[in-house]
Amino acid sequence: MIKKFLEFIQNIKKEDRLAIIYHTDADGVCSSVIAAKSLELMSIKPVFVFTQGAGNITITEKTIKQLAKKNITKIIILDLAVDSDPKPIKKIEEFAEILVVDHHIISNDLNSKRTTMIKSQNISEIDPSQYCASKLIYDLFLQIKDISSFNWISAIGIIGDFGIKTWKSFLDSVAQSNPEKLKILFEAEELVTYAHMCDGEKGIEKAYQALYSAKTPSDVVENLKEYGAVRTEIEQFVENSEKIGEFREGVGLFYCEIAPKYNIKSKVSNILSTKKYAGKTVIVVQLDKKKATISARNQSGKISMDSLMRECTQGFKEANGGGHVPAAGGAIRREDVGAFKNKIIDFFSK
Ligand SMILES: [Mn+2]
Repeated sequence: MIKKFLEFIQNIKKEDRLAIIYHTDADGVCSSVIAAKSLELMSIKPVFVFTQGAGNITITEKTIKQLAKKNITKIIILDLAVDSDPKPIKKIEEFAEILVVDHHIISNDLNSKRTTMIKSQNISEIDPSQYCASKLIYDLFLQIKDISSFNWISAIGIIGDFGIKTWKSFLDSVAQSNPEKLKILFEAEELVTYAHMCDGEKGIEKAYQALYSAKTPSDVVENLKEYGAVRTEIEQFVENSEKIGEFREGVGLFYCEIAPKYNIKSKVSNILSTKKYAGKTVIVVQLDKKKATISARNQSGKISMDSLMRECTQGFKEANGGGHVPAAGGAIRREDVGAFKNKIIDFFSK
């Protein structure tokens, strides 16, 4: 597998037009920065680096058109489970060669004459959800060049993909066991994630530039400091949760409605459900212009947030809800918020 990676990289010629596609999150953007900077050391410069936007984990029709229009001949795809839909990959193979580096569950083997697919489960026993793309691509490029000066970018991706337990000693070495340096890595990850939360694709592209031009994690914090306002808003809601919401002790339910400036409901519910209301159910309803979007959390695993959200959004117009056992989400019309709240209370009184 590693040999196939080396082959792909060594076969990139001067006349090739290279594109990099990455997942719209911290791990995705960090892995693409590591790839682009490593290639730069080999005098290879991609002509097109982009993300398809959140929610697109396979290659879209629009992407195929863009790649063809730009006469792309080689493509590196990072942190995307593109193997869950092989059809677009086959279409791209007609005009380009593809390298996929990813750590999501394998659903199809894309390896062919034109495509190389490397998943962390192919090269390691480590839990693939932990062996994130930014660590994987870092380890792969290390086989070719000494890119150890990019280790901190890999560390930010690891933090973003919740891999800190598995890579504790790696993070310690990056931060030279200095808690202050470690703190800056976490701060950089936070701002990358907030950039995405506030400005979507544009934000993550800004984060790409910030990471690419940075020499140290502090530079990233400096480059993205405008997103610090998001953190302030999150902290305000978390600190004042008792005032803005209500906690029903008997059933262990915290419920609140917020109208924030930024899209922060998931982050607020994550913090509340792991700290202040650990083991309890947390429902954060975010009042947007026309809709209300909802984030439901219960980290104990005892009450399914998927069932709760499915049941409580049922019967409303233009509504949807569902997700996983510990975390789910949904959306309803603003005028239905009152009725939705009653349904939630009924759910717990059964
Ligand atoms: Mn990832």
